[in-house]
Amino acid sequence: MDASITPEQAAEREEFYGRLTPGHMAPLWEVLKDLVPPEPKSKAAPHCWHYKDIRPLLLESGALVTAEEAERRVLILENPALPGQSRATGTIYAGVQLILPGETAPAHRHTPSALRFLMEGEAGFTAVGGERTTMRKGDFIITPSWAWHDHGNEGDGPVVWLDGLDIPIVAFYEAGFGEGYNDARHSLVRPEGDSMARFGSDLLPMDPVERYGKTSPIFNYPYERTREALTVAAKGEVPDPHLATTLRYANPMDGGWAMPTIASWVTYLSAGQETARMRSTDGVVIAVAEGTGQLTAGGETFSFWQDDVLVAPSWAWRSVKASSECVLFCFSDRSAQEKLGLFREERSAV
Ligand code: 1HN
Repeated sequence: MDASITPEQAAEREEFYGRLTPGHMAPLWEVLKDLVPPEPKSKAAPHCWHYKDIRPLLLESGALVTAEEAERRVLILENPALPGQSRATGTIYAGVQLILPGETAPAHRHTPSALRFLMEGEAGFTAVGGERTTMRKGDFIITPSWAWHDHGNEGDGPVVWLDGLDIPIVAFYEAGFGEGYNDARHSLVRPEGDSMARFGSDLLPMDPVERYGKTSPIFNYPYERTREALTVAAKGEVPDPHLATTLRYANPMDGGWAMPTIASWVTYLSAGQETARMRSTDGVVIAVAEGTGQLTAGGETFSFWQDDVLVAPSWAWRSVKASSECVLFCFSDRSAQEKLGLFREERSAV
């Protein structure tokens, strides 16, 4: 408010505000600038979690608690500026999950949607809505809202992945539900590969189908296919100065984002390639599928290696420099923001 008021006027106002409080009212003019800032000022900080730091602690947790007991044995990636809030960005939860050989993360379901990005292990599997899929390094897997899901590991080494959930968004709406199943594993009703055959082969069922509502019916986008697409696409274009070679994960039913609340995409950079600065209203989580380089976000620069996880907050300028050939898996709340008419981005002049 106006700083030019006299001490008497200030005292008079304070006295008035004091009489508003018991009736649960407050003066808007004292908080208007915070409620409607000229541009977003994220409470989240840019950050990088190095996999070399995560991995030993995650494996240590494996000796402390079983997947069964924990229900989900996960180290939450907490944004350094948002401690205790289970958020990686302002609106996205992220964590790193471990399943040891023979373990089961028991079946449950919840209204928050989840994605997995596989970091380590070739013999992990998840069952979603009655279909199993084997999870391999770099695979992008979706657990739609309210779908039963359990995970397991049939190999002889650890299986590790990055979880991303829209928990803060669902919590904002106070719309969260969850429940456990009466058995560790939910029954399978379709053979492995069924969803990919029906929805992920440039073919679609003849009759209309409703499988997961607003979420893509493909629930495993295998890295092998993603990598091949990026390799060919990168050869066939002059890379975009801001996006390099970026392809987004799509819902084959409507061409939109694969998940209604979480947008996901992959970026390929050749060795030495550098992107121009851009910013957007979505805070972005970046998992390094391949390569080494540097992310600059909000004025800080982070060197990254394979399997590191980084965060670029909302409206913070960001750019990437690849030291070696890189593939970056990215996700954010962009798909929700677009539906609400809130998404904006700005790209620096090039
Ligand atoms: C969840 O269900 C999983 O299914 C992982 O693997 C992380 C974090 C919060 C709430 C539910 C999973 C989760 C979660």
